[in-house]
Amino acid sequence: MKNEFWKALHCNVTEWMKEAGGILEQSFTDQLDVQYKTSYDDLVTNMDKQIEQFFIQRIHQHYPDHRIISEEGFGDDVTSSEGILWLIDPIDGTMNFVHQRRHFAISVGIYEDGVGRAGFIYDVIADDLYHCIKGQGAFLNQAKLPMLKDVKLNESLFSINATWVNKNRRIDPEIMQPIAKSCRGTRSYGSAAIELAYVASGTLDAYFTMRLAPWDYGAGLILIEEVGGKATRVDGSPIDLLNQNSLLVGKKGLQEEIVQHIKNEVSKGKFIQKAD
Ligand code: 2AM
Ligand code: CA
Ligand code: CA
Ligand code: CA
Repeated sequence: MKNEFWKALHCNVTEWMKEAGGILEQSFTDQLDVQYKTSYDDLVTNMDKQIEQFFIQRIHQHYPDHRIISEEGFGDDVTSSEGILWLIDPIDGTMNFVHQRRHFAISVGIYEDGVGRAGFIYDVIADDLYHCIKGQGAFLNQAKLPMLKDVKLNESLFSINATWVNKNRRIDPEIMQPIAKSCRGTRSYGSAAIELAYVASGTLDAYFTMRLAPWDYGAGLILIEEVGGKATRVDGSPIDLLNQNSLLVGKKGLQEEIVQHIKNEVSKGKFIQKAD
């Protein structure tokens, strides 16, 4: 697709993100319908569904031949990354949305034949829109984000959920403990999209997780690539756009150093779950 196409699409999506954000803010005055999905800590609300349908309706109207993968299941049954594919998370950080009424985001990533073309992450309450068209730089609202500069581990702010340094079934907690100890500090925000946007903007230096779905990382990967960051699975292998993956993103040298550490630990016999 031509540059003009992506510019017009960028304009449309920016408008939709802002409108959807407004709907989410408005919804705080209404009674929220909260349901469990797979367990007590896996929540979905009426607003997750409403916002997903909001986007799907507009995409169908403007781009009837595009396909959509989205968390709450109103999208398409997609088995290949051919053509134009939208990866949509209507609310990333639903638990934050329910408990904190902040620190949640709308995430929209658009790929063409498997290549990231445009990414949008909207931190609604901060009113921070992280956005890019591939090859034209990434932005936080109007401000162009600088290319990422490398940083040493002991001067880095590293984002990891406490799950992964405690007993869990996906990774030996001893693998990441030394990283968590030797970086300058750790953070955990409860929204993967915001954490990915923070890596793109340099607010965080790296982010680690053992399981994310395409709608969680779709937009973030495009933004991070645009500012020269690196993203792989935690063992250094490439991310498969259509499936769940572990994810390690960050400033290039730092990301590579942590991948090497993980590989070393695995070669010494510590366990890590293979790709989902
Ligand atoms: P969600 O709010 O869209 O569900 C919380 O640590 C982060 O992990 C959020 O980005 C959240 O997205 C995501 N998440 C929550 N439950 C998950 C699950 N079962 N699998 C993968 N990601 C999940
Ligand atoms: Ca969810
Ligand atoms: Ca999510
Ligand atoms: Ca979600």
